[in-house]
Amino acid sequence: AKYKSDILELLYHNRSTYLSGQMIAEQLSISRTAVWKTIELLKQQGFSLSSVQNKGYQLTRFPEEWDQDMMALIIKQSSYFKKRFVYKEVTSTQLVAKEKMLETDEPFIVVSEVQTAGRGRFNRNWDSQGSKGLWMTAVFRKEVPLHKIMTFNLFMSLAIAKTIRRVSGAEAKIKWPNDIYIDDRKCCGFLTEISGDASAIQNIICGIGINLNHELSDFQDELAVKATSLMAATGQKINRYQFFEELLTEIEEAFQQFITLEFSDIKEEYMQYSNIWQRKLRYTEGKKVVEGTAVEMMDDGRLIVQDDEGTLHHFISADIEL
Ligand code: BTX
Repeated sequence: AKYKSDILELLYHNRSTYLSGQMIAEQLSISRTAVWKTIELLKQQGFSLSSVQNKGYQLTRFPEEWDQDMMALIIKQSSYFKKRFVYKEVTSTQLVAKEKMLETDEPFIVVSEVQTAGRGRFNRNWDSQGSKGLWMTAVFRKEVPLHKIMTFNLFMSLAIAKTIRRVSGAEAKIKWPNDIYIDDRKCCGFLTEISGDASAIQNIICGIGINLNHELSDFQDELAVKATSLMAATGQKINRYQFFEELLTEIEEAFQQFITLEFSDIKEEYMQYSNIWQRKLRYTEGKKVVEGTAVEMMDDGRLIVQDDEGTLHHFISADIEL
């Protein structure tokens, strides 16, 4: 186990090619036997390696469950997130994140294989099956003026939708304000909680749930007709580590954009990713229910919906029935 993470790192970064045992041994100044033993250990832990005589080893498959060392080396590449907490099972990564916030001032990531009490907005349930998705919370530490926070979700949703498109090829669409859809089925939901004081926000606690490798039959009850996964939509199994790595890069970049740019700078692109235009839909925000067509987004992230009488309604965050 001593050399596992070093060898894994070499294999991971060279996974498009083969690495010989000799080369690994030399790189790490360890014996060939140590290399061989570690390769055997990796296999026991669920990694698949193809080995070709005279060429060496290539990492071909990853464990079904999140592997601590793999996650560590992916997060190590991040220039923003400094810590990680990876679990087999928690109630909710949001709850764990809030506990961990008391222990560190640095930005960090919480990931869990399973959530027994995954939550959406308004305390709704979030279905979080093991080995099928990515259930994570990213905690950003930064003083942000209160008026700016409304646009955070907009930057994040664009980042998530882009990652989904790039990794899976599926035509991910943003359903304002909190979901990502493929073919009018939900594949991702996220929620943003904040803490700070009356003058500024100090912490942004962003929980993201993405269905990656579910079969449609994994979704029960109401989800059977409403949910999908990247694999269900494309027929291709998703490498969860690659997805996680790409998502991390995207959300870090989105966070920098959120800090330095205005929503108006990304509005056009955001609107192109959005799936609510030119459709008559029902918008619910608290007691306000409007049936109408979305016509425009304000620079502060609010949505304008026009009803049948031609009256315009502004929404900050609404539930939309597709
Ligand atoms: P939301 O309130 O917009 O969505 C919740 C609704 O979505 C549920 O009422 C249900 O209809 C539907 N739903 C539940 N589970 C799934 C699923 N797996 N796929 C598709 N649809 C589903 C959106 O809330 C925010 C969800 C955030 C989830 C992440 S996971 C990591 C972190 N920890 C945690 O407890 N929550 C966040």
